[in-house]
Amino acid sequence: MEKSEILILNGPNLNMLGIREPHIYGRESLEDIESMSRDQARLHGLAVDFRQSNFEGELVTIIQQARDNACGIILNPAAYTHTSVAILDALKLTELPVIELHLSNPHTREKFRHKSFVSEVATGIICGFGSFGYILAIDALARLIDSD
Ligand code: CA2
Repeated sequence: MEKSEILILNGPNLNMLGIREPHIYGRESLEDIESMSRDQARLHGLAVDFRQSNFEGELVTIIQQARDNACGIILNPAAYTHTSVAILDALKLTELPVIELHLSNPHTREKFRHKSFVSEVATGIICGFGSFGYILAIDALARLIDSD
């Protein structure tokens, strides 16, 4: 049977969305974004495994499991974007299409946010569109999966 589930994975502190720093990250909560994402994925006939973790090792485990369960990954690695070789290695092992996603545009922010380990393996990158980025990423991933 063809896999029709995508993993949307969110890194540390994204569970706090909508509570602080709305000028940078928007007013929607992660639950709002999950609901929007499920609706958008449904339009493409895709199911969503929507997850968040504050722990690097747990993110690695979830990515490893996606190898068997998912047909693509949308990942907002949050602060681990800029530090995690472990997440980069896990993504390489999955051999799945990966969209790297950020609510803000890290390139307009502090210098330490300009480096992304994940970009080295991402099929594409979406940043700076706030929660609408999740919609864009789902559309992009659906097209990638379709063209496989
Ligand atoms: O723009 C993004 O999506 C980021 O991945 C968000 C990360 C940041 O470290 C990256 O450089 C860019 C931070 C997520 C923190 O989430 C918060 C949520 C609510 C209030 C404060 C922080």
